[in-house]
Amino acid sequence: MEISALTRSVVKSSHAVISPDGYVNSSVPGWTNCTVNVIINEQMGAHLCQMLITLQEDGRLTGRTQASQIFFYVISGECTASVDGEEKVLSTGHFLYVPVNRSYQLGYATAGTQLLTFHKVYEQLEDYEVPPVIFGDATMVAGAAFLGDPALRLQVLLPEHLSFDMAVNIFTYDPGGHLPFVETHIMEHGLLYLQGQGVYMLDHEWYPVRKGDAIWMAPYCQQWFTAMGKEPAVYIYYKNVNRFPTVV
Ligand code: UGY
Ligand code: MN
Repeated sequence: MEISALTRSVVKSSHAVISPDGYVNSSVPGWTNCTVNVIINEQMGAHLCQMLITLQEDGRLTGRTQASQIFFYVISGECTASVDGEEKVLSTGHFLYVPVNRSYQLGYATAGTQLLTFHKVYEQLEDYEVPPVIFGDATMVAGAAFLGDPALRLQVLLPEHLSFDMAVNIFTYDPGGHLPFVETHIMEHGLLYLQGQGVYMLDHEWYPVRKGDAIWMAPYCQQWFTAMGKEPAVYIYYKNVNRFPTVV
């Protein structure tokens, strides 16, 4: 018998591991006939928001970005997306970047389509334009060996241009592959496992993780990961980038 008083999820001041067993649904104005799970947001101390959305066939996400940009990624299924009149069909692995002050609508989904979102308040850089709307396909983005290790591959989904203040990457680890050192850095992460399993070290605590789990890492949360099992471990993650690091 499973014991319902147990979970792998933890929420701490420097990090969180959220497994799907703890989800409680939210209702979001303008987003209809869908299930929304807010996995990471500022209430836990984060500077990003990460949501998981499951669309019914007649599900619609209608809205207008304001101070925050939104990155949408199709985990599974298919839907239509339009931003200020430009419309495309999105299927598994496709993504959409909606900059600030744009109207968007997603809908006409196959039932059960799952979307991941990352939201961040946009910080414009003097002399740089706001980034454009981007429709992309992660399956067409080549993975480069990470720091020279062919067991680790990094796909960079958004342009590496100073107008962007967020990056979204997909990190693939062959079984046994691991980060080459414990990362200690100012950038924050939100991530979701798309495939496989492994063990994450967060601030010297060890967490078994697998497909469907999400992690938040605050700035300076120390981090290391190794993949386990018979298939590669794959996660998609957010990182804030390209802005002056201090107000001091
Ligand atoms: O981009 C990164 O900082 C990445 N290597 N971190 C991580 O996967 N935890
Ligand atoms: Mn990192």
